[in-house]
Amino acid sequence: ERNGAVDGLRERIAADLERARRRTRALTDAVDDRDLTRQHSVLMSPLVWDLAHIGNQEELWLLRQVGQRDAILPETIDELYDAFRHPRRDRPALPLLDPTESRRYVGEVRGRVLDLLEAAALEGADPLTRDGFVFGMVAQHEQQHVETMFATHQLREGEAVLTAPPAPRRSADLRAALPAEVLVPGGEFEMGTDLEPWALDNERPAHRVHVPAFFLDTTPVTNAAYAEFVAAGGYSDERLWHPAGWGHIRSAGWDAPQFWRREGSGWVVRRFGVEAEIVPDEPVQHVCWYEADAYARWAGRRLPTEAEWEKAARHDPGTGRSRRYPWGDEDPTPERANLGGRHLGPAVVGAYPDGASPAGVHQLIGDVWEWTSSDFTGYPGFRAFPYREYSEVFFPAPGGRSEYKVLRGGSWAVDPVACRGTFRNWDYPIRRQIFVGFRTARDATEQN
Ligand code: AVJ
Ligand code: FE
Repeated sequence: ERNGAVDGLRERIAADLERARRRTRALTDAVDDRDLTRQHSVLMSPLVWDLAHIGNQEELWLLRQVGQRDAILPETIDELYDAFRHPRRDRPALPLLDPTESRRYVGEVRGRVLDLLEAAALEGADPLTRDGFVFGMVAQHEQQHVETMFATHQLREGEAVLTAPPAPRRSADLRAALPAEVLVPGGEFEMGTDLEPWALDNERPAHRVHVPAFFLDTTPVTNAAYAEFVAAGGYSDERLWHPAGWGHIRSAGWDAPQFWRREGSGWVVRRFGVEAEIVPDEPVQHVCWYEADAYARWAGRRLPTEAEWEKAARHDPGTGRSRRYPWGDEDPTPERANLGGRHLGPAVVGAYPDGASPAGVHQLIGDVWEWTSSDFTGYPGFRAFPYREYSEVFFPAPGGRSEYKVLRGGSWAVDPVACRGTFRNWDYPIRRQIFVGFRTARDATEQN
């Protein structure tokens, strides 16, 4: 006799895998074979690498590890799709599967995975398969590469090939009614999770953190606000910049967010091959950590720490509990957050009142990833699971300095399966091809 809860879990896994694959197909079928195999930026893989890498990770974890099956193709391909063996800039020169072979391979893997899913034990003691964890990990992995492929498309020159309905707008009145910042009172909260079944290793374990009172921007920093910083000479005032950031913007010649171009007295932005005037009320996108840090200093503020961000996003002052999302424990919906690549960009600030936190912080989930001031490290009691290369190899060596800053909240391109109040992303502080913006904070002087 079958167990209804486990059948429901199998259906959910199959739906999450299928939703990821629809996105993968849309992004890889949108361009011709030449575009699939060429490199659009040295920062990115050819799309055909992402495609077969998605299938290869799925085969390694689900078919070979869980299912104990033999390799579908000669095992020499594993090495080609091992991200640690070949940096992105070298991938176009590898003897990769061609587009036809790649599509056949990922389709073959998926067919066998769906067979395996029917029979897999999802309730046992093994933490790899319990609650379907490793299936969820593979769905999240594919969706993370979907976001990476969106970034590749954004960097691609040439005709637009992706289209989507524009993100929702709100009336200016409603936006103007939002306070600029919200007070988060001081005190402890529970950071990270032991409960979220598909949380990745770096989100664990749950632990209590004391966060002094602080003020946080109600919404992400907008294009209009960022353009003021640019117009005020922010990019030529060395005092605003972290020394490494100053050196970087000078040598790279950056004087505005990536994809912005001056036109007359204003700015146009190129998005997926289409140029348009910047929308003043949209969150700014494509700024690196150093740019976010300099803006905050110019504004007399600072970036929030990762703990501050998570407390604002999860702490329920009514119960003292940490919740899954700013709005509560229920899954994201299109009314609560701009996720899943439904639109090809962020929505204006104030567009998701149903997604606000109890204190009234908006758009913490979706729209743009948000830079935090924090380095990427393991929580107290961290244990790598199920592989060191997901998170642990990116932590600083003991006594060493971190190379990565933490990003929170998820962008419009992120699928809900890979987005929650505990989810942690990270990147180098000079990177800005990802769908990233920020909001600012300041200390509150209140006693706590
Ligand atoms: C967590 C987004 C930094 O894309 O490099 C994909 C996710 N890990 N394949 C990345 C990931 C392995 C990772 N980030
Ligand atoms: Fe990967």
